[in-house]
Amino acid sequence: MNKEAKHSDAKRPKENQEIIALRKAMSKALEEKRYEHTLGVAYTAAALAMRYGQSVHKAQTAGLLHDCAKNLTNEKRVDICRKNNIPINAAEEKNPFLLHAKVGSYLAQKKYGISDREILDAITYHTTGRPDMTVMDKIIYIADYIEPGRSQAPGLPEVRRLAFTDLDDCLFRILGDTLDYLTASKMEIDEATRQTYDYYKSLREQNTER
Ligand code: DGI
Ligand code: FE
Ligand code: FE
Repeated sequence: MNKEAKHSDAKRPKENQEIIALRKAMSKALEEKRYEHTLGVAYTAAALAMRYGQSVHKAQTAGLLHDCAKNLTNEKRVDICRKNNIPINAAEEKNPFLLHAKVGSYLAQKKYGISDREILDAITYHTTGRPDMTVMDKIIYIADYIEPGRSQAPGLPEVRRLAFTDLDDCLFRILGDTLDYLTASKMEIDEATRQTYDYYKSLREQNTER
């Protein structure tokens, strides 16, 4: 066995144990349906990480934790933000469920011992996205939308295919469909959702001009 193989073999059990521990923690913290969704996101994110040369372990970790604040009450989420100086914007004020992303990232750090910025950011931005997303941000955002348990979104087979063929096309498609859905349902649009869409729209326009 060469050194490289030995090293990765030695590392694997610890990483696997971490994943198993997080899975157990989430099965307790979340309702059954949310837990099933969480597993779907973790496995889909792992597959996308394989496809796009990212850390499979980080993708699984972020996938497992992305909705870890979903079972808290809105009061509790607001309370955690107030006590920890996490800013609440106008859209979050009106739709406190949006806070599950920021609060989830906070809990991932404080309660579940995650310190990796890439993982924490992917959790923070999984609902709205952000301009200039990292590959890990995109993987979690997309995995959340296409995991096998999802069935509502328009054109899912095409969106799922795109996820594995062109990550940015897929991201832009989901951003557009989400804005259409929010507009049609007359829901409050978070600044970050709008800014993310605008950022990727102008990026695409620049690219086609060349
Ligand atoms: O937590 P999940 O349900 O797994 O998924 P999520 O965190 O992506 O949340 C999905 C919901 O969030 C979906 O119904 C669309 C909604 N959403 C995304 N951006 C915005 C938004 N809702 C509002 N009000 N404003 C937004 O900007
Ligand atoms: Fe979520
Ligand atoms: Fe989710």
